[in-house]
Amino acid sequence: MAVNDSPKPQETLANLLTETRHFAPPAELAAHANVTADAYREAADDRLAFWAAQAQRLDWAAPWDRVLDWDNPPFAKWFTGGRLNVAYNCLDRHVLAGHGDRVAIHWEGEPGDTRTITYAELLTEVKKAANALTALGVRAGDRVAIYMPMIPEAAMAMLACARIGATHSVVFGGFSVDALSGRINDAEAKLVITADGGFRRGKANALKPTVDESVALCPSVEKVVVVRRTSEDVAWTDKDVWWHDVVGGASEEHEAEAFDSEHPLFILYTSGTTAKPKGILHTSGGYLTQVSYTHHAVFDLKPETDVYWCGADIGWVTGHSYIVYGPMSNGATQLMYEGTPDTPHRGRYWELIEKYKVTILYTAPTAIRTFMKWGDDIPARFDLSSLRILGSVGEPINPEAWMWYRETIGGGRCPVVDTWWQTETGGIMISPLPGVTSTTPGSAQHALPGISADVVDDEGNSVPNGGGGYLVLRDPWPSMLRTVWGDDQRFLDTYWSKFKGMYFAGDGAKRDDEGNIWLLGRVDDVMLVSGHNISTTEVESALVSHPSVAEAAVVGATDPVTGQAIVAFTILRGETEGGDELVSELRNHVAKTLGPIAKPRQIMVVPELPKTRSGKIMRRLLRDVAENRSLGDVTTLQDSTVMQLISDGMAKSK
Ligand code: 6R9
Repeated sequence: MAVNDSPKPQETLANLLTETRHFAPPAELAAHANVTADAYREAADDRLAFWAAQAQRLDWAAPWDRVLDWDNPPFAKWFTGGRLNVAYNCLDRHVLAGHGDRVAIHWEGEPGDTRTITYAELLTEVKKAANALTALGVRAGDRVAIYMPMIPEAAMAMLACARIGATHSVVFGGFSVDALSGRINDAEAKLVITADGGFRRGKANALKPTVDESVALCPSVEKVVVVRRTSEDVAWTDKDVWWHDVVGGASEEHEAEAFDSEHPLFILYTSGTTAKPKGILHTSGGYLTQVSYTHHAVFDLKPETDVYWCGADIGWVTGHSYIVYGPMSNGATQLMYEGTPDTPHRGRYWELIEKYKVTILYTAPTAIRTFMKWGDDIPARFDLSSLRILGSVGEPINPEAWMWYRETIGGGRCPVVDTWWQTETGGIMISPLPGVTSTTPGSAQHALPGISADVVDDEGNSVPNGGGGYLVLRDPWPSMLRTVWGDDQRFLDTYWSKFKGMYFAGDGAKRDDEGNIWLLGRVDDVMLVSGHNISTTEVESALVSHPSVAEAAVVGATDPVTGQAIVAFTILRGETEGGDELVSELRNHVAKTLGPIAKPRQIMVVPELPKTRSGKIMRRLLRDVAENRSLGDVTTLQDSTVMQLISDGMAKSK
């Protein structure tokens, strides 16, 4: 039978997930919160007036005529007629307001080298880079590919593009030649900005060789700008120029030109599961409005006193919206870290928080579960008392990991904000507000003010509390994707054809008895076992709730009896030993927690799970292993050796 023939998550999810713990916002935080419950009321009264008020957070060179042009749905235009410069809003205006001496970036390299960059200094660098790009022939509307390690020049390159109206396309540093050249060709990028390499896991990790091979396959590329970071030898072609030559020698004078509110700001490719990556297009005024507002609201940022740290890579949308555009439009002081959390030791994150007195941390469930696996004694060695808000993004966060984050990292005093959104949504859509929401472990809770999220059944009808179905967005929002680059039809087919007049996010969701939203993973991953739809998230959460399990990934493998059967891959906590006894205990634990239908047919203990660079588990590859197929596309995998380890283990266990 066909796998996941027609996923109908609503049939079985209602009886699962029984989390009832609540945590009220700390009184002190609530008393001084940037955003109060009034915002929900204001937005409900008049959604467009609400967004127009948020757009006033920005400096506009010319006012808009219309807040929203939805005359040709689903092609939205926000703040039409308005003109602004995105980089000016992230830099110049803070310097003009007298905040030039405020630190924009505390940067820490993996080997321990550091840089402190104020807003005034960042502005100067971006002006010089803008002049350099212009001198290299880049004009407004041209596309520029950025393939960089986590160094300040990555943010400078993005802002320099924004400043001159060039559309950037950032590709994760470390993606393969296939992935990079495919993205450069799809966007027909004229210029590539890269580095000799970066430091990861204690070593110099070269980037330039991948760029050289890719550029040879990309006729549109005229020049390659190379930042020197590792100082390792690099091959040189006649297209290459050094950043320190072209930017170092450029003028510090640069007037930012205002562009149309709908001017393309960036393209970012989503890896997708099987098909060709989609170039998600974001534009200027609406995008910046929403990322600025949501960063202010969800993280309660106080630019004078907070030290904000988002651990994402710049190549993920989280790096775009919540390292560069959101925080910088708000004048935040932030930490930027080049390397991995286990280099040179597993306490590196906590050491950085202690050193820079980080107040707001934004990271992914995959990182949190890894920290749990490493053991509580590691964070216990550091002073984490500066923290006041903890954010999560990228995957559903299991209640167990949520509680660990709150207690072990947040000392029981910091609200956890679980933020649901996508590359396509541009900014956060569903999240608690830290000064308003009483939080429940594992739930992203409510749509933010001005956002209309819903959970619907197969026919597109809202499900009642207690029901499950598909997550949709009913009304356009300012930072929504405008199309798929060069492919309007694919934009329509992927997001707007499943339900009439609604954006289909591709995620399963449930609404609990209090109306809170629970995200249940991609609908493509829903398993169909003996006619019951079971979400991967729920079985994974049940496994992680067992004290021996740090992380779990679950897939549906074809089964002659049940159609699909649940196969689980688990990573154990700390020093726990695997073995038949533990496996049978885990199978029973799931059956007890969720019901016998959810009992895994097989549980494998593995050392690692296959993940993307943004930390999402690639269940598709695990399905290939569970069904003995050869592996599909692995170009977006963070560590390609992981699959070999898992396949070997699977063969042995048969
Ligand atoms: C920001 C980002 C989008 C997909 C999304 C969903 C999953 C992200 C989540 C979450 C549950 C959360 N996702 N945040 N699921 N709870 N808080 O991750 O963008 O890389 O495009 O991925 O990630 O499945 O549809 P992107």
